[in-house]
Amino acid sequence: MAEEKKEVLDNLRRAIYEYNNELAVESAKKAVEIGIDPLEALDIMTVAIREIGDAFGRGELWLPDLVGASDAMQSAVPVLEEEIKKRGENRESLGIVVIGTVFGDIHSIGKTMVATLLTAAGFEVHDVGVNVHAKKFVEAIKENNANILAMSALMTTTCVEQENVIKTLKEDGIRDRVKVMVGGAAVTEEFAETIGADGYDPTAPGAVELAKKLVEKA
Ligand code: B12
Repeated sequence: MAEEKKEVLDNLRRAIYEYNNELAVESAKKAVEIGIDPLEALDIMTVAIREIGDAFGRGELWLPDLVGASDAMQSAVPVLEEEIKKRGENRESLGIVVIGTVFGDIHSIGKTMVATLLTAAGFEVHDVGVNVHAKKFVEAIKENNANILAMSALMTTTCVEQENVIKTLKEDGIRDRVKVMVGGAAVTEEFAETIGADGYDPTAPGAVELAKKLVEKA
């Protein structure tokens, strides 16, 4: 079993490095089949894709490499997300979350992971997608009567948009109705405080714990 698990996790990692969608899906299915914690499987791929991103940042890889790695990851993620949701079925509703990636930013993988884990933990989650305008966040909060807004931003150029959304919530008079949590690779604890968010976490499981705390405090 330990050998098999190691092989499956190695294959998941390899699938990201080799931009191999088929291997990614096959290995994700195998992971579920042999009972590997889907979070552990997601972690392995997250580390790999960040390494690809770092190499891109250093100019050693190119945009098609990012696209290839992210395609492979996005092929496998739904298989693992289905398992995460299954494991979390029948939980009572903890709160209503609107989640999205901010305007100017199309990175979706981390945001979707957070949405999945929140759903599995028992939150009602409304995922408004990527490249989301401040006004659209406001509409979604009102429409769904949400008590948490979760925003993702992956780039230094787009994390400032999180501040703009908070400003828009204030202008619309609904800032007090929602707890705002922020995350994504470009965001730090310090930045979150500066822009007046209610919480930040660097991981998806941490985002769930944060959401629970924020709801308790409300
Ligand atoms: C995959 C990827 C892409 C894919 C995205 C595909 C998709 N559908 O998402 C593609 C190829 C499309 C892409 C495009 C671009 N990318 Co890109 N991309 C990445 C890469 C390699 C990985 C991102 C990722 O999915 N990580 C895995 C997930 C699981 O991690 P995560 O998103 O951080 O989420 C975790 C936590 O942050 C947290 N979290 C996430 N959201 C939230 C929300 C809340 C509320 C909380 C609490 C927590 C939380 O939980 C998650 C799980 O642990 C990163 C490198 C990196 N280090 O992040 C570059 C990176 C983000 N990209 C970068 C760039 C520059 C671009 C492009 C501009 C490239 C170009 N020249 O066109 C475009 C941008 C287009 C746009 N307008 O958005 C830069 C940004 C640099 C910067 N500092 O601003 C990075 C850092 C690469 C680099 N080193 O240069 N990219």
